[in-house]
Amino acid sequence: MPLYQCNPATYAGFLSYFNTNSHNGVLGSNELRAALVRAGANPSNQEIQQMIGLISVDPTGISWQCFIDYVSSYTKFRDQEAEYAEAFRIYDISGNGVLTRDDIKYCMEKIGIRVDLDQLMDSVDTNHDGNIDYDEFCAMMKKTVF
Ligand SMILES: [Ca+2]
Repeated sequence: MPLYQCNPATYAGFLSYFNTNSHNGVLGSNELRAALVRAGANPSNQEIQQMIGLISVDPTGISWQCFIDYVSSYTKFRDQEAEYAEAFRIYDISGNGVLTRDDIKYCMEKIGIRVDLDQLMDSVDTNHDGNIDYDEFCAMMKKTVF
């Protein structure tokens, strides 16, 4: 099994390790090795390098951002709120921080879901300002799954 497929529990340890032991905000090969050894792995230099290469564009180490981007692709690490925030960002085509009727329409067409927009807006736009803000969006996501 390639190292980068180690289980989520290993990654959880890895995550806390990053917080406390990264050096200047970067996990270099030494820090990475220590983390993996602590997690019960015995990586070769090549594996360490492959792992850094996989996660980071910078061959000398893994930044927090790269690290988080990577581990967040494991669903175990995603909390619901992060999922919503990401979905919201994707739906927010115009990027103005609220979902307009057009944003919703576009996204629904894009992912091939037919919805009654009027009905949707009616039920989701609880403050009736014509847009779906983040709170309204979260409330909707908790009720339904697109
Ligand atoms: Ca609203």
